[in-house]
Amino acid sequence: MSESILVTERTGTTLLLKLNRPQKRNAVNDDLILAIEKAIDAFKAETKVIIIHAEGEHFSAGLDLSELKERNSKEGLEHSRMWHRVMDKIQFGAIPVIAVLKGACVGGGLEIATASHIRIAEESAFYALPEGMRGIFVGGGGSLRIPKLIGTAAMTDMMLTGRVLNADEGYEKGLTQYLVENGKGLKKAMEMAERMAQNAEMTTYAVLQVLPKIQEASHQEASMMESLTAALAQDSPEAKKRLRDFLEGKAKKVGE
Ligand code: 1HE
Repeated sequence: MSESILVTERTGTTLLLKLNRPQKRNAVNDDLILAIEKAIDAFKAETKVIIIHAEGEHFSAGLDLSELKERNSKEGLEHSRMWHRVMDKIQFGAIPVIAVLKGACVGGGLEIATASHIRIAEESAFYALPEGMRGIFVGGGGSLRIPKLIGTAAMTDMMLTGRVLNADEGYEKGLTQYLVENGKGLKKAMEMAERMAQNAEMTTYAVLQVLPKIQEASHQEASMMESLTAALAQDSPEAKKRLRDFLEGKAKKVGE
């Protein structure tokens, strides 16, 4: 069952997770969110980069609203915490995650996108937080992550006024790092994944695990965390080899 709503494919060390409910605009029901978690757990050991993309014209219409209507407060709390667990696994699982966005990327869809590390938008992408319209609130970590990218004022505007950002606006506001022609997002993600897989493991780990913690620490703690991480990273055999290669003219230059 979960196999059909989430298609998993491996190419080399890249794990592709395809949201596959196009007839429901990839609305995320419990089975789908749990299938994402299961796939990340199952392939963790052999995976260097994860790409989340979608079948059909839309990345995701957000939470499957048909499952929402009967939940009481306690069930709602548990449901939101379950989303938090999976979103944290995406963001803090120590594997870089690229999301390829197109069409609707709204509500929970935007929460999945913003838990990812790199967001590539196709020109058709648009972003909204219809929770306001539906009388609910974000529950998948959107209030933690979206303001860090676009600011609290922009998120407040989206939630209170129903404002929809188009792909250009999302890119300009820092919601996505890349903007590509329609149909080109997955190719771009695959190329990027190949390059990212070459990064030193310690550096990837530090970027994904330490960098976010530095943002939340005091200046003094953050400085010490940075120093400790820099010291650990430069002492690894991988770093020593890369530095030697550069000095001997055997490594790529910046931009190559
Ligand atoms: C859905 C959902 C859904 C579509 N849950 N079934 N999210 C929203 O409030 C967004 C609601 N969806 C839309 O505004 C539109 O569907 C779209 C703009 C995304 C796409 O429009 P369109 O014209 O291409 O599709 P459609 O005809 O609206 O939908 C096709 C089918 O998908 C239809 O079902 P059908 O059985 O009548 O064919 C829709 O009912 C169904 N569908 N979106 C359930 N979201 C962790 S907390 C996060 C909180 C949130 O995410 S709140 C935001 C919810």
